[in-house]
Amino acid sequence: MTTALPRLGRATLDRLDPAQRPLVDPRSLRPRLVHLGLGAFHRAHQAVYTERAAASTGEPWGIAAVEPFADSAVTAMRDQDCLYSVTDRAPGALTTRVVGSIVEALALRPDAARVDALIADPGVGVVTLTVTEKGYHRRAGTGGLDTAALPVAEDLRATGADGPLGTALGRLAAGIRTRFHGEGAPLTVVSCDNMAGNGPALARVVREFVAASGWPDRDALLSWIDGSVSFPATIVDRIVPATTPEDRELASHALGLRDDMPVLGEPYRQWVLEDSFVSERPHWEAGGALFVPDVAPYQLMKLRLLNGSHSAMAYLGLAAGCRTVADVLATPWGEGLVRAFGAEVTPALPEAGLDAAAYVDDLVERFRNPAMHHLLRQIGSDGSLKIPERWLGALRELRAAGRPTPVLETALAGWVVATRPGADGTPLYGTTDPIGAGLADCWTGADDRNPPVAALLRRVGADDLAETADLTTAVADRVPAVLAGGAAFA
Ligand code: CS2
Repeated sequence: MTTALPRLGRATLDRLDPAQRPLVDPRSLRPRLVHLGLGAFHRAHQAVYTERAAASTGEPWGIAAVEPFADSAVTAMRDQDCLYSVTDRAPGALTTRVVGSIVEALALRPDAARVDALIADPGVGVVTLTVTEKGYHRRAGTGGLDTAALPVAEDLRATGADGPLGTALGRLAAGIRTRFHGEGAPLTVVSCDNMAGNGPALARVVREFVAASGWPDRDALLSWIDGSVSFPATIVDRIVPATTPEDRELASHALGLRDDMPVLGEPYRQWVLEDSFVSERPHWEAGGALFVPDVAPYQLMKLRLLNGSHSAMAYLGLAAGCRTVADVLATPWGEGLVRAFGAEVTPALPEAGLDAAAYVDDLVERFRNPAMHHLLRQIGSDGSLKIPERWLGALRELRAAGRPTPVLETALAGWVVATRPGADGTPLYGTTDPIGAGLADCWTGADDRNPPVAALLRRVGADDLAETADLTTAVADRVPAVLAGGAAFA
């Protein structure tokens, strides 16, 4: 049992094989970057790039990572001096090493004063975010801040009374305000979530939060943000399934030290950032990051092909009895689904000299990786927020160009099925969704032969598509085949 092993921490680092030690001495770093969202993805992606940047330049870029929800993750990180391991899962070859770039772990509410002080600190140049699509609190269909959403409404009320803030978004806006009242040093805020135009999307909700706040200085703050805070768009990529108890055993065993916070991901990673920083930043290029004037072509290719086919596999795979992405690729139809999805969606990508066919070839190999256990239920969760980003933009553009969209229609039928409550009232395949109850309500008075396609599309803000009868009929017609599980999309 690995629980009997000594704990990973600064004091035990010298027990590790040299190849497993951090690239930097964490004691030489200081918090110069604040990250909101201490999940597995951040630790396997931006933290790895930041460590490489510090190691290659000698600049002391450490990360203060803030967890909005799970205080237990903060405690676990602190218990091991913020050290944790990353395991690269190449087929047949796992390599595990410790990453040293996180220097402070903070909980959003209890550590609010510290988070605020860090965002305001002129020595901090960058705030990055991985808070998932949910963390932006955008109103379905418009992209504006949903000021009526309970956590947002509570935070907006708190701004009038100097009360505690509970959302990452509110905390970010408050930190920016404190910075404005301090030295007013410019700041770059980098959304690393899977949304098209994620930079402008974040800029918009931050501005709308400030505008709707009770802060008396909100107008001055808004004009300072316009001149001194930039929100570059980015695309991040690395497949990092949620860590399981078996993963903890595996990583601890590989290290010979107990690691309760390991992450395990595919070897592949990509980060493309819009080159619009207004403050100092780590030399992420050292880890392979690419700075470009316009990320849109990269963003749409990744969102529509990778995430788009991920979601299609999730719903169709669950209906066919698969558990993981690799399970889907092991069926007779899995590779065909990814390739057909790619071929259908490629005409909806901008002409920018990127090779979509080669990208799809790579995807097939990445998805096939048997060392990865990426649960379809995880990918299929939060569909109401993911599908508009991943499928609906492409669907609209393809339909407007008069192109057939059978694969997207089948994928939508898969999602429709996954929203249906099972006998116990919970979604059929165990996926979760912030508006799950509302999606389930759409099924009242409906059934498999008469599925509520239009009502579901309306719930995710796609009123235009809901009113397109040939689309909703085509999707409804595919539902029975999806429920029959797999053969229909072979
Ligand atoms: C996945 C993503 O869970 C999901 O919805 O599609 O997390 C995906 O693995 C990453 O975006 C890959 O970079």
